[in-house]
Amino acid sequence: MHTEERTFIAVKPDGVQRGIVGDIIKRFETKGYKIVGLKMLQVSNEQAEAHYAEHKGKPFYPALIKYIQSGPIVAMVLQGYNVVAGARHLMGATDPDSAEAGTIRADFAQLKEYNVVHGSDSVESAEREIKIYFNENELCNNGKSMSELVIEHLDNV
Ligand code: IDP
Ligand code: MG
Repeated sequence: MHTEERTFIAVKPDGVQRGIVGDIIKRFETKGYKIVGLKMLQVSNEQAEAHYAEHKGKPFYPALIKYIQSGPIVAMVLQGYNVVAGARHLMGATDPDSAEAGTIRADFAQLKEYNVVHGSDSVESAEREIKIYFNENELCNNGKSMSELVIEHLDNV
């Protein structure tokens, strides 16, 4: 009845260094999204350049490549109904000063340069970004989440 999709989310190095990984993951889990992939890693130069290819040539690009490699990230793949747009909604605007209160970036960050979280901006970007960071065998999707089960149940009441 509803279509599920996947998105790529990362707690950026500032979020990891500040010890707010759990707080950030919690926002997505509470919403009901299912974590189907999760790992901490040091981003390579190749991964950073592939991830941010659309920003190459912009003034902030060199700093962005340095930032995403400045320490480990926590990368994850989330699955859920309309998760690409929904996760972006929970994250808030790129600049924490413009982000709505209650969003991750408004609540946990001060500067757009260091905005603690990444999320794919479209289903196509998500598919591309997931491949940069995860092998297919690292994604676990056996069993339904409680949220999926409840939604399926309610659809059939
Ligand atoms: P998004 O992360 O909200 O999708 P994008 O425009 O795709 O925002 O930019 C990617 C990342 O580049 C941002 O999350 C932020 O870390 C950084 N960034 C974007 N615009 C600026 C800027 O004007 N100055 C510095 N860093 C920026
Ligand atoms: Mg973006």
